Formats: sequence, C-alpha cells, structure tokens
Amino acid sequence: MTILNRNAVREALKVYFIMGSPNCMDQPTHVLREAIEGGITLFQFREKGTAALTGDKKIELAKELQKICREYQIPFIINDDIELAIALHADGVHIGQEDEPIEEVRKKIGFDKIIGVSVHSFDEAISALKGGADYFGIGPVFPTTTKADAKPSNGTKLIEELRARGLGIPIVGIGGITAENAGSVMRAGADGVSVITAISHAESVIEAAKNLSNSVIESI
Ligand code: 3NM
Repeated sequence: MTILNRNAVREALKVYFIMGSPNCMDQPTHVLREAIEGGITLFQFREKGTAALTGDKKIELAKELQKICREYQIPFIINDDIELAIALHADGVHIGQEDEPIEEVRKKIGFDKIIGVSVHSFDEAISALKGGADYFGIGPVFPTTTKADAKPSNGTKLIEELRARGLGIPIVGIGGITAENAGSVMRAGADGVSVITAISHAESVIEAAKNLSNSVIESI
C-alpha cells in the first residue's frame, strides 16, 4: 500500500477520466484541459487500441498530458506501462490481472505512488489487497465497446459483495458508465466512477465532465 492517505486516494477517484489519443475526437491536450475544467478529479493515460501511439510519440504525449495535470494538481496515472510511469515520476499506475504481479510493481515504483488493480472476483480482490493495492477498478459494470477484450458486464454485484464482506479499500467502477447511471454505481459502494467515452466522445467535454461530476456528488 502507498504511504499516501487512503482518504485522499478515495477522494481522487470520484470522477476518474481515462483517455489516450485513440479515444479523442479533438487534440488530447484540449480534451484533457476541458475535462479538468468540467471537474474530473484524476486522469489515467491509456494509450491503447487501433492507431495508438508508440515509442517517442507516446512518451511525448504522456509528458504533455502530465504537465497539464500538474498545472491543475490532478493526479496523473499511467495504464500498464510501468517503465513509463517510473521514467515520468507519474503519481501511479493502473494494472490488470495479466500484467506484472503487484508485488513486483510496488518494488519498482515505490511506496509513495498509487497502484490501482482491475479485479473481477473476490479471490482476485484478496490477492490484490495482500499485494498492497491502493484501489480496485471493477468492471465492466455496464456493456462497453471501448475495451476490445472486456469481460461480459456484471453490474454492480462484485462491488456490493466486497463491501458486504467488509473490504474498505477505495473502489472505482468502470465500463459503460454515464452521468445517468453513475449514481447506481456509487450507491452500490463505489467511491468513484471511471469513464472513457462519456467524456471523451461528448460534444461538449466540459459539460459532460460537469454532468458526471454532479451525478457523483449528488449520490454521495
Ligand atoms: N476497463 P467506457 S472496461 C478501460 O472492465 C476499461 O476493466 C474495463 O470505457 C474493465 O467508459 C473499460 O468507454 C472501458 O465504457 C471503459
């Protein structure tokens, strides 16, 4: 577990925006600025999928987006790419079950960084907790077409189960979440909602982030 305050992590998860260049209809830097102005509380750089940048171009974009996050004091987390997270002194990484074991990631990244882990069952949750995860990403809560290899959607069942079994770790729901259904994810026991499409594909990114933020705040 990180040495950062758990409640600070919990707070930061509320309106969790994920994006990379393949998700954007406009310049990623512009989309991120607007999302921050609309009220997102954390940003995850996830450069994946068709036409995803690689090599120096990926690093350049990561740096530009990190600079914006720093300007607004929004935590900047990198998906999967632990080496990049270390090189840029990112605030943390988000890893899946198929990535390096969390214990190894922690050794590399240090105790002053956030590690988020995607979990799909009670057993995965316990392993991630033992490994020192700072938060869980649980999804897909609703159907999504954004992640090619996403599992079938499972609603809020696992979030409810983990809370009913006494786990207090910060949790963020993910997958098909919108301003309309975010409240149900929060009421199930999540501390925040994580979205790609609901913000990055919106006609007005600012308005979309504001709407999502309002739904989350109203459901607390
Ligand atoms: N992870 P959207 S679902 C990145 O289930 C990701 O772990 C998921 O995108 C998981 O908000 C997903 O557009 C895609 O549905 C989320």
